[in-house]
Amino acid sequence: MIWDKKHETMPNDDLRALQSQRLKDVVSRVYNNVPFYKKKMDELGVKPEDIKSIDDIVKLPFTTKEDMREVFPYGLLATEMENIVEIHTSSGTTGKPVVDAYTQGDIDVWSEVMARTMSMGDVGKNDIVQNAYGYGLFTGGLGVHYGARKIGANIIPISGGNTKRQLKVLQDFKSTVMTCTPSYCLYLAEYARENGIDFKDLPVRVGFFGAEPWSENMRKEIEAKLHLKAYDIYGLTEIIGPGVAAECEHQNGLHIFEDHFYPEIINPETGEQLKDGEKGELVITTLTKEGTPILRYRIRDITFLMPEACKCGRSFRRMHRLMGRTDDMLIIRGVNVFPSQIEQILFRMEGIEPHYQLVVSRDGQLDSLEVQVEMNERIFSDEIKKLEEMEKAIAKEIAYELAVHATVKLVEPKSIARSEGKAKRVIDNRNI
Ligand code: DLL
Repeated sequence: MIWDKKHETMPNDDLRALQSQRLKDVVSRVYNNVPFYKKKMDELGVKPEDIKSIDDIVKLPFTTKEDMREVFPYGLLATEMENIVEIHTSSGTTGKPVVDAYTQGDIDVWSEVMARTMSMGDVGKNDIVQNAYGYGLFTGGLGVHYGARKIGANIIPISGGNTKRQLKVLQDFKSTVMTCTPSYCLYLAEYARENGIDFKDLPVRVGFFGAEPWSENMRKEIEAKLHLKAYDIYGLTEIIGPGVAAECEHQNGLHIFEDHFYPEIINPETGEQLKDGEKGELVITTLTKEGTPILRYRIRDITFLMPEACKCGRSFRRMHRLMGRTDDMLIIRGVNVFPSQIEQILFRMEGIEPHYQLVVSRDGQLDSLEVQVEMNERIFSDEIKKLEEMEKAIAKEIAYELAVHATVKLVEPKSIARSEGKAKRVIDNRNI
């Protein structure tokens, strides 16, 4: 079902006109209200009057994650604080996460785009949505929540984890829609099988999965094991959370809600804009956001745009399911982790050498992270008990700062392979 026919099936020319108008509005808003953008535009010699149509977007500066961290926490606000009603941040509990501050208008847009997302799977007032994305600063929980409320479905805000209870709730409340990360969904299936529960006997018929990379093979497995239709949904904190793009019933690329989020693909080396169909880095400009609008955000996700009309009748372009990243960000059980964040923690610990490796595996259905780090000669001779305490202390720091569980293993000095070029810090054994 198409939630918002007027916008989602808009003829291309009308859409371009709307995008052009909205781009002009947002550019003048940030130029006049956000010193960070005024400075960036002045440095490039661009004035709001230079933006006459959506094609002029290439004149505008890019925004990066580093920029966002520099202006933490409120440097991108384009409105008065009294208009902000909610904030979310990217994962990571301390350090400098990226911040998204929403006005009521932004929450309304978020509810709309999430209603569009869930309507792709025909979710309606009679559906019971079991929302196992985490509630809290992470955008997954509340994003789905707002969308389901907008549709008028019955939402069960169970949040993530507690697998036994998830299954009990699926059985007791007869949930028809499941929302969680794809890896958790497979874990749920495995747990159900081990406990003699067959998804064939449950009414759940559709699921919306995202927040981490997954593949066509994983989709097939999920659909077969849970007896539901699995939709890929995409988004990120900096732009709005989930609700940036979603698959329709044809499951062939994700329609980008481009009346609100304007996509470009660029060459990550040169920053040059690429044509539809060419693979590169996804860049998005928020066209309607009021709290923290963003110009040309370099997301670091790799994909390409599919301009061909889709059989569903929506005119929004699709992006291919994500094909990787241009940086080394790992997503472990839905939490975004940069190896450099772990490195910073290791380097402040006593008795540690600057040689480490992160080994990511998928045991069964869930990700696990092992941090192997060399100890120096001095502590190498310590008793095992002391070393174990130290491993625990490092794991605790990692859990505290990055909100991710890691097993830490102190290894002998000089035991981690040295590299002649770039050090190989990450061994990702997950076969997604
Ligand atoms: O993961 C928002 C979200 C919540 C999306 C629930 C979908 C469902 P962040 O924590 O800021 O936001 O992480 C954003 O996660 O740049 C991608 O690298 C990755 N990602 C998100 N959706 C997908 C997907 C949320 N469908 C980062 N496929 C993004 C692959 C995804 N990767």
